[in-house]
Amino acid sequence: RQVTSDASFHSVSFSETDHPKVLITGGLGQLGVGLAKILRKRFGNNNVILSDIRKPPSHVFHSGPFIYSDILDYKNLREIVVNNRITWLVHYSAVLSAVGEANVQLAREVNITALQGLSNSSLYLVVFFCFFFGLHNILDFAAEHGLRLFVPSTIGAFGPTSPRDPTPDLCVQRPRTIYGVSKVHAELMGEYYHHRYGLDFRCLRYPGIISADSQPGGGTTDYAVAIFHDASKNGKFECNLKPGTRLPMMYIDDCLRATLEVMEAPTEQLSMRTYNINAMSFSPEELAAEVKKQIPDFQITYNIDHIRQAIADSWPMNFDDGNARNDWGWKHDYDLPELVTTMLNFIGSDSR
Ligand code: AKB
Repeated sequence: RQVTSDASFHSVSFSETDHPKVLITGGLGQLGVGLAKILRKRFGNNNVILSDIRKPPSHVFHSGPFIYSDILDYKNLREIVVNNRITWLVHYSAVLSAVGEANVQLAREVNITALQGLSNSSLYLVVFFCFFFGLHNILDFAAEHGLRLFVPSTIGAFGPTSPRDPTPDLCVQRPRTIYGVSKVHAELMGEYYHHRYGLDFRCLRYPGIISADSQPGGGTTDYAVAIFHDASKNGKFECNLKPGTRLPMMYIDDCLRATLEVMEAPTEQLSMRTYNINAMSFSPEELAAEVKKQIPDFQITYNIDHIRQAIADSWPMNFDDGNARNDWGWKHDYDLPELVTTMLNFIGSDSR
């Protein structure tokens, strides 16, 4: 599919006073179910559709609308958006940093452009006619249908040549992971579509997100979730990053609220389209010391994963989110002690 001129997009705008109709793609990852829950509370159960290519667990299936959507299939996406009069699209499908390094081709296909490397020419035709694109599909689609589009980015969109302490919104971005490269691509494409075609693109660079009832899938910051489960169950944890590796982090409730807030922010408050957001920064040894306050026998040991360590060493240590705070009033609720108490209570009560 080729975008040739501004005229190829006719905006189907919706009144700002209407409830949005939201589609969340990649909805069964770490964040989708939680986001659906807070959006449903705000806009009504039937106005938020969760989607994925995987079969949902029954509690997800019964908690609100769920449908199959394959972002690589333009026709499937069109049917969903048209049939449900979707006005907001939240695009959560992504392959994270560590898994991306282990499978670069998969990360490239899912995170950027899903043209598959098929050698058979008839299959090329099928691919061409079905418009298999990933992110590009979503951008074209959102522009064509006048959707408000949210695509998350990450601290991973920065690299070793970015200022790391703190990292501002605008600076050198030369990430060294395919995940980071794909996220810079998404940021730039979204902003380009915003300026060129008027796409209402909104993007937050998330820090490592910590959640108790949903698991991250193959990232570098995953240790900061696993530590709570192991501490609670076994009183010990083997960490795959060095003790002093400091990274920006956030509790999931803050992350989901930030997403809702930036999506609801009036356009005139947005001086940019891609914002850093942050809550806290800590290292494994600082996190372990906080866990020890509540589980005095807790022991942490270190067995370094060199791929994850190299990634973490190239990422921001502190994230400057001053523009989000000034422009649309971003403010985190959870600091490190609050995070640790909340996670241990949640996991403890779950296992009782
Ligand atoms: C990862 O570690 O890959 C993600 C991220 C920080 O984007 N959690």
